[in-house]
Amino acid sequence: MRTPFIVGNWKMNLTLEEAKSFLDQITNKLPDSNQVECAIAASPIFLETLTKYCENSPLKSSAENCFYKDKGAYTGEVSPYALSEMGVNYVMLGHSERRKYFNETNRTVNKKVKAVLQNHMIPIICCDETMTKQKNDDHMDWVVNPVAESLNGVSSRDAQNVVIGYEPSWAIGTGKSASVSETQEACCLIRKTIAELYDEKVANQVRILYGGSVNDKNVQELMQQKDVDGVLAGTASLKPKEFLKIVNYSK
Ligand code: G2H
Repeated sequence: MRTPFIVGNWKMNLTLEEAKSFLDQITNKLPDSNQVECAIAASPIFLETLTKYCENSPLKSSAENCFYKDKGAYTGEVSPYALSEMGVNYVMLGHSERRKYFNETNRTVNKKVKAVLQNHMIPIICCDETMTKQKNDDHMDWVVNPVAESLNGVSSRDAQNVVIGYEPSWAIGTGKSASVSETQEACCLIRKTIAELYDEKVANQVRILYGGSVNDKNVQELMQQKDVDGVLAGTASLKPKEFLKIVNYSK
């Protein structure tokens, strides 16, 4: 059994005071993490605060990105070693906005995946999909390539712990989520890809999340899909009440 996993992705939206207010409103209302695991992905400037809140709560912390080197002359980058030392649990990698605005590729994501695993954190690997590709019906390429290339050289022992996010870019922040059947089809294809790369056991362990305009109205139907183990919520993770509803509807 895979524990449902809900990840709020704040992106670059909140002030420190707003972040603290959000955490004050949710941390003592979350269900037990055996029922549904819940994490917030935040900018590095908030992670020290976030990890402190997590100490007394089932909430987990996630970075939104990191570099693939632990230390060195890389001005402005975020060290996975430092994130781990701070107590961060997850690192989101290859989000569509990282690919679009910062030229992130499957190759760099792969290096980051390895660095995150080496530092005893869990990567949340996001796979993008564009409307054009969807129309051209080359689902296989956009799913198989990002998953295979991001996991290149990762052992099956490590691979079973990673989290994969299916995030069609046309559904991100648009208010138009993918349909439940599209979501199930894509998540199933991602699981089949992992089974081919590794084996059924690993594929059955890996948690696959859907992201793209998730809200408290569409989450239940999405969560009922066989291969959907959780969601990545962006806009809806900025409102504590809506985020709590999403978490509770996913139990
Ligand atoms: C996709 C998602 C969060 P939103 O980026 O990962 O954002 O819910 O605003 O579409």
